[in-house]
Amino acid sequence: MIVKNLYDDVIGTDADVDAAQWTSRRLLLASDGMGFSLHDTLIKQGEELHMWYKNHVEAVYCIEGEGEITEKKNGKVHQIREGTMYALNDNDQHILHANKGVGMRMVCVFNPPVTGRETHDKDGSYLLPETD
Ligand code: 9YT
Repeated sequence: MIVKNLYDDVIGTDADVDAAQWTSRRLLLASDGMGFSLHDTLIKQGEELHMWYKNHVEAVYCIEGEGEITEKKNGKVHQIREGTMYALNDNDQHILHANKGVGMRMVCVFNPPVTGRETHDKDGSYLLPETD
């Protein structure tokens, strides 16, 4: 069994990755052998992230804050608030916007799992370990 606490075991370690627009606290990584990674991610308030996970599927569950997600292929905009989940089941290109003042706290699951300290490349993607 794997038991970790965000505050005791993740924050301030290598699994705590701070990027310009977000901070990703990675509770499970590839090395944990689960087949997915599990992140507690803070999207900084007012930020707009352009992402395209070409190599991963991702499910995202908002547990705090507010914002919206735009599907690039058709321009559809979905409001996000506490309790909203979105799943990028089609390597969807998207724009995530966190409202000013609050930001968003998201629980994210990636398959295949993120291996460690990945941050986005120019397309808003994570490379697979083989191509890192
Ligand atoms: C929700 C989202 O995709 N945020 C970008 C950071 C990423 N999910 C991560 O590594 O936690």
